[in-house]
Amino acid sequence: MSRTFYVSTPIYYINDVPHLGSAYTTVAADVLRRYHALRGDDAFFLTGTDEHGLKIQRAAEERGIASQALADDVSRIFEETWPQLGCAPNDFVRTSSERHKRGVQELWKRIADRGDIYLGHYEGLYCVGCEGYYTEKELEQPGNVCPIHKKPAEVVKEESYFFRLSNYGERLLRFYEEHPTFVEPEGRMNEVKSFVASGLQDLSVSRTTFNWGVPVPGDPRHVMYVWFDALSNYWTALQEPSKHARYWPPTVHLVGKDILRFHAVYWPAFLMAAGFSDAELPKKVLAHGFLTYGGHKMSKSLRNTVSPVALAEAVSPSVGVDVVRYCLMRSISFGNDGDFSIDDVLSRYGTDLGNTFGNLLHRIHPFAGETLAPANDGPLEADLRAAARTAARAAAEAFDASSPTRALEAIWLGLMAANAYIDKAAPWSARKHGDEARVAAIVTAMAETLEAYTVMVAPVMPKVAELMRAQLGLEALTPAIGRDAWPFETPTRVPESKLVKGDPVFPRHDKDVAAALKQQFSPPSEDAKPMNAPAETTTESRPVATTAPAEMKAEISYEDFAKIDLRVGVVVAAERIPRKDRLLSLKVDVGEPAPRSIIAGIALAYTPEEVLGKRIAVLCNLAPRDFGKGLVSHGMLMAASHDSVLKLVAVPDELPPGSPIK
Ligand code: ME8
Repeated sequence: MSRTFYVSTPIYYINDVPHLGSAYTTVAADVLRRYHALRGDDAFFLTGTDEHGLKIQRAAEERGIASQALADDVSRIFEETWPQLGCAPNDFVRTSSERHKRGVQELWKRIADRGDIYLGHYEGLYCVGCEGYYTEKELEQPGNVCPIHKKPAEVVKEESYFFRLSNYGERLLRFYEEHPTFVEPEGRMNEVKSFVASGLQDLSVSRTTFNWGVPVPGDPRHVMYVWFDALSNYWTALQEPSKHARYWPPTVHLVGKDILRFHAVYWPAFLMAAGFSDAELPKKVLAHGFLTYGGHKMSKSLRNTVSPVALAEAVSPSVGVDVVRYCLMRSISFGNDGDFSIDDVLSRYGTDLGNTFGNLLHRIHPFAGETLAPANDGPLEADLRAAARTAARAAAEAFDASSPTRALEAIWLGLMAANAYIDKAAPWSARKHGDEARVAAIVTAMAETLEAYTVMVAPVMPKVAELMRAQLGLEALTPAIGRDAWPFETPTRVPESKLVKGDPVFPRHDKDVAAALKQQFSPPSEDAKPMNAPAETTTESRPVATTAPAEMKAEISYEDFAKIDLRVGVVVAAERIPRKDRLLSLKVDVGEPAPRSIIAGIALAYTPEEVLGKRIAVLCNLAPRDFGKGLVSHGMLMAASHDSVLKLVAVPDELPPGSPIK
């Protein structure tokens, strides 16, 4: 039986056009929708635009146009942009649409009829940027400055309807206890709990000083508070009874951390007050971090945005959209902030996508015959397929936990193993020895494994998946409800199918193009450092010896030396760390069930490609070292240096990973 999966993005304000930050959430939602569709789930992805409120009314006034005209123009841009980024929402809600207005008035009436809305007076502080009420304690002093928009909050004093939020504190806390993963990551759940536990005040839910909003039923002097109006979209989009029965309640609301409270406190409270049981409440609110650019949150209000469509086109006219999707999902691990940098995009394009993935196909093409042979595996092929199965399993677990970053990491470990396989299987050498049966076995195993990887990457890079499949002689993927197309049982290629030689999917950028991209997409230099970034210190990299030989250290006993656990390691994954010029993030196989994460200060001496596959000496029992931002090193590579030249200590090829060095 198919499961339903209902994922939403926040509905975006229309005071400007979509940017890479809003694209982040939308792409993440689309990735999850595509993954679930591949698994045979009945997936529903909702997005839309949040068109009412003082912020929009003022933006329209600034431009000298009617609010509705501004809403129509900008909402259309959002609706047209998402497909250009490969996103295919199943529905697009506009809060100025009649269906939404009817729905939100219905929700209001249900709450009012149950007695939880009353008329009163509001006096307090309001940030128009957030469309949110604040207490003095929550604002920066002096001046009651909004911590997000860096502008003073306004004093608001008017008649207002109130929602009896104070009635819902206990039920919310009970709900959180019974549904401990309602908010993720866990730390955010704790923040929400302590906010609720500190006592909830009733919430002003209507305004009289402007009119761009949904009129309050029975009292059109008031328009609804924009967050009451906006949050309801997740419900008003499902007004058709059949749709409601099929998809309600939402499986996961994806939101930026700035709007967590609205989704994790107000929204369930509104639904409770309208008579929804706990089982009918949304299942999860997943709060992600911000995409920063030159260190500042990328945001319409701060006017430091990057157009995702322009970036995609500039990076690659054919697959740029998928490259942007990949970089967004890979570089910003869900929950944390991550900085956008064109260097990171270019490096991932060349390394992860070109060298590690696209190149696999081109490494077997020269050996492909007319048709693919039946599978004829030896031990190396068994390992290749096992690595792909492990990747598929780990990626599925990560996608199920709504973590595309982890899924991609797992898939890329598999792709690294596939590269190592080709190195070891060496079809060129089999050909030299005239062993065509072996060449055919290698090409077939590789083609079948690549097929599985096209499925695994498809949620993130649908276009790339299809291009690669075409070159593998495969049909396009056609997910269907109830049919699980996730690897990995049997390859779907028809016997005797052909590889189709094609152009590289990720052609290299020539130097001029790369330089032009850097120029076009670099933040202004005075902003180039992230806010709160730790100063670059030499503690991040191992010291490099100067010309004078280092002084000999004091003698130690054999017992002291025996405490050191030095082993042979093989680097199975390597990547740069955005904004850490000296560091590489490595996965090193030291003979344990899973490779270790090691952060090494060798990026000035080695590129990720140069260290990949290297056999090196690793100090394994050094206490873990935290470099901040989730970067923890579990070991240290041995390197020697002279005159600023740093070289890793090499180990002979015959020694397997984990061999002790004594
Ligand atoms: O808050 N990094 O709309 P909004 C990551 N209308 N995500 C970002 C981002 C960034 N730099 N900038 C924006 C609103 N986002 C309300 C929502 S929902 C009922 C009403 C994403 O246009 C992120 O998901 O300001 C954030 O929560 C959302 O866009 C806010 O978009």
